[in-house]
Amino acid sequence: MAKSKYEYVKQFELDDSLLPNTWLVVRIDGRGFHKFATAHGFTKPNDRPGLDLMNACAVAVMKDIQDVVLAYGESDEYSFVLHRSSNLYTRRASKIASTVVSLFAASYVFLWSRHFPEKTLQYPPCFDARVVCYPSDSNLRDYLCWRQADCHINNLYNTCFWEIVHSGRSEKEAEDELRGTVASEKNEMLFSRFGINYNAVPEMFRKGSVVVREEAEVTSLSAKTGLEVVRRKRIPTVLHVDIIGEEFWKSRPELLEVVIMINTDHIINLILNRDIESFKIIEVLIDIFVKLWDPYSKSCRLSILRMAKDSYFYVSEITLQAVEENICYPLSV
Ligand SMILES: Nc1nc2c(ncn2[C@@H]2O[C@H](COP(=O)(O)OP(=O)(O)OP(=O)(O)O)[C@@H](O)[C@H]2O)c(=O)[nH]1
Ligand SMILES: [Mg+2]
Repeated sequence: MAKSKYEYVKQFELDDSLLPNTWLVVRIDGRGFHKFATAHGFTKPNDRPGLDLMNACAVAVMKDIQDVVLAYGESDEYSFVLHRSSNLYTRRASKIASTVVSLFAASYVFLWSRHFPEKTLQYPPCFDARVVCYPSDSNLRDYLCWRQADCHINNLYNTCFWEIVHSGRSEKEAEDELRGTVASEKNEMLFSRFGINYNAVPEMFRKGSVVVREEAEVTSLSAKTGLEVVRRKRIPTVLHVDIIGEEFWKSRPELLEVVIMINTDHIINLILNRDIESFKIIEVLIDIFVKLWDPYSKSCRLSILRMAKDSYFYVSEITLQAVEENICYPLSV
């Protein structure tokens, strides 16, 4: 098609591609949610339906955007982690951030009445978004630790603050009383003055919410037979667990699994040249990887994840040592 004389304006668009082979974190945050929470009579410090709505929006985002492997939310914010191998919108920052945040905000409005059947939405909620690259697995984990620690610190403070206020003091008095106190003093204050065992406060408030794809049985009706079929699917599931310690990551090794892409054209050439039967394709792949990875790690473990339709193999390498040394990266041979 002939180009118009106006076409040159495209050159003004800046390239905002994000660094390859890095974890991408899109963090969205409610704009002016202090005012929004007041306008909608949210319970202080934690409004259960409000938080459930945030979680439902995060699930909606994860159902739509498969590249999101994990999401973490607290208060009016949510972080979405895209796998380091993601090539969503060829990793263009503005496209990724704007898609995630608009999907989230639209879901917030769309799902509002389900969570607040008695409350009218007073005005459109708004969220901002940023996207940050994290080069190593430990950087990514530290990022998530930072958000969960923030949740803990804020929740302990806010729980104390509102207990003091509800006991008849002014907000200024509560602020003055809490200034300079450490966590153990706040715990003690809650217990001795207000009869609250902080550990009994719902985990959702203390730990925030993490959404991961968990395997579950899903029942649906077959379009062909009309009969019920049960399938095992990985569906976004909301948990309120510790993500700072090892346990969460140890029990979900697939989260940090490194995905390596190999162009199958190359493999096919190899097969042709070496006259290897096609069913041996997997062996060839492993062969190549053993050669490639030998210099780095003797205990290289490989597993074929899936053969995608776009002529790429996805192979995962799960040697912890290799992951920690950050020598695993998407590779084209
Ligand atoms: N009452 C109530 N307020 C909440 C709840 N969750 C979030 N908020 C409010 O949302 C605020 C979130 O903090 P910020 O993001 O720093 O404040 P903000 O008003 O959204 O300001 P900007 O993000 O800078 O636009 C909290 O300070 C609370 O006032 C909740 O469950 N209950
Ligand atoms: Mg905010």
